[in-house]
Amino acid sequence: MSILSPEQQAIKQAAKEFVAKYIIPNAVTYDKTGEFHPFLLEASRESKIFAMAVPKEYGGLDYDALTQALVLEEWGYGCAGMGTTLAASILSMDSVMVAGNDDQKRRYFTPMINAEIGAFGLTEPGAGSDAGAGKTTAVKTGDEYILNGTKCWITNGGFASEFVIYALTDPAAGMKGISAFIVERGLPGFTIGQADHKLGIRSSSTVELFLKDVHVPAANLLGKEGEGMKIAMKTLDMARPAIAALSVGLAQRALDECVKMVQARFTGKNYPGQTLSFKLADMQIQVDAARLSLHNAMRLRDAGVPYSKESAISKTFCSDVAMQVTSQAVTLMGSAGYASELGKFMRDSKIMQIYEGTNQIQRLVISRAVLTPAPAMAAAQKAGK
Ligand code: COS
Repeated sequence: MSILSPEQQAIKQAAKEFVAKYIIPNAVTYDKTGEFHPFLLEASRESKIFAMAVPKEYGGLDYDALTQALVLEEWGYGCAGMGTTLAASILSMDSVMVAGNDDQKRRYFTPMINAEIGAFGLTEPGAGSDAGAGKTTAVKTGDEYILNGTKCWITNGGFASEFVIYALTDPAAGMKGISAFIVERGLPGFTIGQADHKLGIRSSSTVELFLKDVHVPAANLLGKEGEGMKIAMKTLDMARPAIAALSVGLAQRALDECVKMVQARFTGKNYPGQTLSFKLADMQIQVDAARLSLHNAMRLRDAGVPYSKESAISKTFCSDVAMQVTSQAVTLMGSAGYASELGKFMRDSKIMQIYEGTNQIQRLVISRAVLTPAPAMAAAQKAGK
């Protein structure tokens, strides 16, 4: 188990209490209806938890990466769908953190402190794993850019007040022609599609976005033209461990609920034998190892050293563990498990292996790091490559 400071323990405990009060009692209902959860944003406003990734100079809580992961684990423990809302908002903020200037940070982060949410618009119908293949364009005219294109699978899109949208300012340059923009909800020509119906994380909002001649002030360009792909990659390095954290929470919850069911079913002479109890032990081994891989990535990030590989490892390992542990929990409880909340945990786990870069893409990132000598990789990352 990772050693936490007293402050981290207090923040974790507060998150646990918040989740027990607001998330756990509502998770099953919202999973059934597939509705989004504005009530939770309302409840979060007071705790300012959506501000945990915002630096103090912009009025935020400025938690370090490890502490943010502790909170996200608790949200994942309560409901991975609701946790996804928080994680996706931080994902969009990360792009502004990576490349925003002072004014952009102030404008983007201020609503987040009041529990408004953001969305990250990179994926397109023809550009998912191949993130550099997007077709959305941004043409500069005077002091504006005019954006045209379609984004898909955009988490929080239905309810976000602000978006980070990636678009080609120089289509001929391919991925070196991608740029990143802050786009506010409600601009003429910016429309939101129907909510997608999903296997899991059903209370989170996932939509298509349509941009038709959307005029965006040039002041909303993040960094410089052509820096979009690098901004996106750095953003995803920062954000992928959030999925690892949700996964750890999800896996721990499935294990805890499974243990309760085992204890209720097997009493006295029927107490589970080693066949079953050793499986529970294996599940706890997996969850603990996953948590440590997450904390390792977060400690590296907090230390300011390169952590792309460890970010990808934590995302892959933790989400694979969530899938295995939740599925095992259902298997152990049989029909009772299949008909219980364990089934929700299993459904919620699948997306953890898919979004914010599939685990196949993570393996690409990890294998490149493994095959590249460490000093060369560190130098490349230090140079912003
Ligand atoms: N930090 C900074 N820059 C990075 C980087 C990182 N972690 N990873 C890559 N880059 C840079 C590269 O250095 C390269 O720039 P130069 O050509 O100037 O050197 C540029 O970004 C493109 O990277 P690369 O050449 O590796 O591109 P590829 O197309 O080969 O691979 C992958 C890019 C597959 C890794 C990328 O498309 C990806 O992450 N895909 C998944 C997208 C995703 O996660 N989507 C989820 C959206 S949110 S639900």
